[in-house]
Amino acid sequence: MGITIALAGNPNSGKTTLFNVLTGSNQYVGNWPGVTVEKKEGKLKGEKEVTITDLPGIYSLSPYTLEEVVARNYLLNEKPDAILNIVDGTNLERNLYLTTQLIELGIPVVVAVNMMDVVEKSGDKINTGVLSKKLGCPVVEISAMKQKGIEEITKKAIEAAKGKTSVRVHEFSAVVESALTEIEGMIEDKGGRNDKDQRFVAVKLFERDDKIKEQIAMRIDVESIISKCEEVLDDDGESIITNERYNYISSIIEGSLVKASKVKLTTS
Ligand code: BGO
Repeated sequence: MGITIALAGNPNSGKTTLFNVLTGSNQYVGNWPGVTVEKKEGKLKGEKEVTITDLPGIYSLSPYTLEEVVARNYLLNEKPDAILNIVDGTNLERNLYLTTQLIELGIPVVVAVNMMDVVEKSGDKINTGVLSKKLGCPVVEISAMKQKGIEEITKKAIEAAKGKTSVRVHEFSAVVESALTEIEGMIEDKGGRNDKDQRFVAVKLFERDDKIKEQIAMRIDVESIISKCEEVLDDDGESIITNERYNYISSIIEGSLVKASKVKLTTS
């Protein structure tokens, strides 16, 4: 059986450039089912059994834009073997917001930090070792435009697709974690999900994401769990998750990105 790898990233992260480098002229263009959003697929150059699916450019896996819905329906329903997440290295903090959500899907993720030619010119330093450790998945520096790091990211993505890579999911605060555990328990009681996306589903239920409720087709009422948590943290469910996600990303950035301005300050 062939391998499927989904290419996911923010708009302008260099996704199209990377897709073209990876697939060359082995591309076919269609539409995502039921919508007029363009769907591009292609065979990895020199690896006919590997299909790359280019997902629409998105900032999040919320259900607020057509692109987000298309991308997450594909990831939840089709289950590619791996996700190749391209992030813009010049805009790491914003791009990692999507990364943290992709990791929750339970599909192996590898991160390609793109635009490294620009990052290097600016003098900023990204410590990919620390980034990888903190994110809990492989991270490779690339420049899609200059075709650098392509071999390594391809190798890592195929390894991940073959199940040779472990991905660790980050933890929210204790209060939220206990609510998520309770929600996952309720999903289990209804027969559970056959897929590893149970945590993603629990987080979305906590955010009161109605589209996910339709998707899982289970009658579960998590309202009392969410409101208990909202009372403790004095915020609404969706904001609680967003804020904790941003705090987590800040802690990742703190250890893995050194801005050129900081370097100058400490050496002068
Ligand atoms: C233009 N390095 C650099 N420096 N630029 C890159 C890299 C890289 O590694 N990768 C991509 N780009 P898309 P999405 C452009 O088109 O692939 C550039 O939305 C221009 N165009 O060339 O389209 C890439 O699919 C005129 O830039 O991203 C593109 O994710 C002037 O990043 C842009 C300057 O890449 C977005 C840039 C007519």
